[in-house]
Amino acid sequence: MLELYHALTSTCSQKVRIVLFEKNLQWVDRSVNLAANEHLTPAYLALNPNGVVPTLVHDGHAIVDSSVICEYLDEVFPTPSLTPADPVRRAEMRAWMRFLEEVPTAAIRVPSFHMALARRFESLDADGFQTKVADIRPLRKHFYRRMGTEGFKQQEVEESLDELERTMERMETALAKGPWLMGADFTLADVVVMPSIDRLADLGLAKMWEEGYPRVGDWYARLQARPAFAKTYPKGSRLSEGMKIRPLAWA
Ligand SMILES: N[C@@H](CCC(=O)N[C@@H](CS)C(=O)NCC(=O)O)C(=O)O
Repeated sequence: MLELYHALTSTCSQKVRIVLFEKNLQWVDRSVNLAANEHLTPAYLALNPNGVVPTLVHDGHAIVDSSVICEYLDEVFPTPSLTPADPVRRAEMRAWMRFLEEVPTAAIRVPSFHMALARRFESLDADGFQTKVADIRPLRKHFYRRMGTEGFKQQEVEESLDELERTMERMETALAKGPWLMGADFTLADVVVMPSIDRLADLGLAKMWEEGYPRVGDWYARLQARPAFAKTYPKGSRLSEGMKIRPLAWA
């Protein structure tokens, strides 16, 4: 049995959901309410000590970290495969995955929180925010502290957007040999970057590729046409559905 602890709006959960749907796997939906801190309860922390979603439980074994989960699912349920068969190509895909985890996956959190999620904490004063929100998070305490209730400093948001743009630059080059990042086949490399690009659209920042990276726009359109995509993003998966997006004051 496969159980997925996840949240609809969570970019990391979206990666795992698309892999499950691409493979037509049956899974039990264990939705976690992040706003209610359900990911910080002792029961959840026993599954995932990082206090983040997603967590996959397969026949009683907890697997954590979205990219690890994606690779695990691809190994255990290899049809259709989302990994090239050739070891050199597989190494190339893993190099993409590591880059995409280190650069855009980390970067997208900054505009996501700055433009939307930080609003959840607007009513708290600085002390309340630190003790009730930041300090209780095992993995993201300092990220939350840097953000505070007001959002990030302009420089940090701009640096994150720059990292996202550098990602698009690399994607644009790779997609010359598309239609997917690794060429002919849709792979885990496409899966890992998908939520960052979709989140930019959700935040009203699609102009970032519309202005200079047409192949990224075409790739995103192809991705949206995959049957698994619509299943991955049901109603309630976008931040803009549930909260007002705060435009960047300086843009
Ligand atoms: N490296 C982890 C990161 C997971 C992660 O950051 N999840 C976010 C949602 S996308 C989360 O649970 N955040 C909880 C919080 O902000 O307290 C993974 O890829 O699974």
